[in-house]
Amino acid sequence: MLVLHRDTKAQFPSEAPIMTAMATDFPAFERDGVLILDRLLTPAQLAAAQAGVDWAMAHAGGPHRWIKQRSYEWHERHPVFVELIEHPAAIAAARMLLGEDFHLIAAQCSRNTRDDHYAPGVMQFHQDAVFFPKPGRAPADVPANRCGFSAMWTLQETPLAMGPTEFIPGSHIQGDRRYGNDDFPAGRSSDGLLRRDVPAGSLILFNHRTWHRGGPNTTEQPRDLVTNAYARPEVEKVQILTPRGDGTEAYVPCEPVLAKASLMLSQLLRAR
Ligand SMILES: O=C(O)CCC(=O)C(=O)O
Repeated sequence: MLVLHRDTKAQFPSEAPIMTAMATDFPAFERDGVLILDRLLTPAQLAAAQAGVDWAMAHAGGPHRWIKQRSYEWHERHPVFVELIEHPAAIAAARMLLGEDFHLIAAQCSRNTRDDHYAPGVMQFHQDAVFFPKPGRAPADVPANRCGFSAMWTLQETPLAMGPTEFIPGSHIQGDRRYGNDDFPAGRSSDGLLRRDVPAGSLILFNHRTWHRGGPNTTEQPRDLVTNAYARPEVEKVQILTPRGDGTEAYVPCEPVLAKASLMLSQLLRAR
């Protein structure tokens, strides 16, 4: 049963302190294009999320082995995925970066193992251009770096040996400047690179314009992430599309979730 949803904005007892904390941290997120909030999940949320990702890797369908999309569709069995989508820290960041009108454009979990990085391409520095507004759709009066961001949850202690995501702080405000792996040699910490251990249950917020890369996981343990992406209305839904029989994909609102959803979740999930 979906029990978390209520029709008010205040869904979590901890929302007010998190809003206050985010107001303090937000200038750093604006400046750097990345913000790591350590150990935000409760032990119960963390355990539920770990169990949810284990389940998804074994049972959820889809074209990818180690990436499973539309996590909110598993709400009956694993309501934690909806809880993370609506987490007050992610929502607070969305309000401050994007304004009041934003929606969910991706909701996935991924597993990165030593032998199989789930998406090898992302080990090269990149921006998440797939989440940029399509040509001609960018809002004229909004800076390009205020259109979308991802909220990525780490589900295990993630030492450098597990290849936590590395970021170039400030690179989201440098226009067309491009970065490659030659700018920061792999496996080393350098000035200008955010590369650090990330504790279990942490939230990594990063602007879709911030250059970043995944590191290699050199350990025996999988590196699991839950990643939800939020964007202004000009950005279309991307990685939560359902394949149709004719080879195309479409966004299909998840009616069982929407039937019980809070106002915020309805805003996030309704078709645009
Ligand atoms: O940490 C990783 O493996 C890469 C994450 C990434 O590049 C992304 O989510 O866009």
